[in-house]
Amino acid sequence: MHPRTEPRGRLITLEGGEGAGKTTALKSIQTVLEAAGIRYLMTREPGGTPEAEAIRELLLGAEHLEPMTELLLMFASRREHVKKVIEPALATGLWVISDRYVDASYAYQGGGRGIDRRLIEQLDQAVVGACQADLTLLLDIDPKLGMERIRHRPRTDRIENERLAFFERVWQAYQQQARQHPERFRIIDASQARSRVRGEIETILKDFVTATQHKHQTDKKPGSPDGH
Ligand code: T5A
Repeated sequence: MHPRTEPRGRLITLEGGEGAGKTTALKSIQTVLEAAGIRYLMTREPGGTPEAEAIRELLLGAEHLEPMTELLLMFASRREHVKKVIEPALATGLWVISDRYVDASYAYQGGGRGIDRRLIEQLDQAVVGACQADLTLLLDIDPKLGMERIRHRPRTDRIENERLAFFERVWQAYQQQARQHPERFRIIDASQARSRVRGEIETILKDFVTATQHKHQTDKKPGSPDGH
């Protein structure tokens, strides 16, 4: 008999422009996973380990950073995160929910800052490799409305202080990512009322959980690669 191994966990990422409502969305994701009895951990980027959180402080707190420095720091923090948190968790069967991941670099540093996409692809390959998201929820919001939502914040960080044109390019780059990866992207209209946004996210998550559980059952059947 083969030793029983936990199936690999799933990586779910949450993306969107400023003010898209990620905080509410994260709660909806948690609700579905808890109801399904799935063990998970929540994490974020930039950040997720003490070292990566220190890089986050630098990234968001610095007065000015060269675009290339910003890109490299995003990927430096991501490497720590992938190797020390995400990969080990997935290997033990935990699901991982990350508040932003590599798509944010295509959107903010690629779209927003105008860095060549091919360079980001190379870094993605070297730093993230096969540890790609299984499901990405993109909270889609008109950048103007998103900025309106965060206008009242007492303190904004270096990136939030960018101009509208920057966030319009970020929005376009997210759309491009979604077109390139339709198999894992789900777009949610984040300008709707909170209850609608919550409902859509819960439906998407439930479908994803059901499909994953179905796949585990199929993989376990005798004759299949993981079957006993
Ligand atoms: N970044 C990150 C990069 O440039 N490259 C990268 O590779 C990565 C990983 C930090 C920054 O780093 C950049 C992107 C970011 O600029 P962050 O910590 O995720 O990333 O920063 P924020 O985007 O600022 O995240 P927030 O936690 O602030 O989330 P949201 O989604 O902006 O805001 P949230 O959920 O607080 O909602 C905003 C406001 O809208 C209201 C909320 O109550 C709140 O007041 N709201 C709604 N109002 C009406 N209707 C709804 N449906 C609403 N939903 C929420």
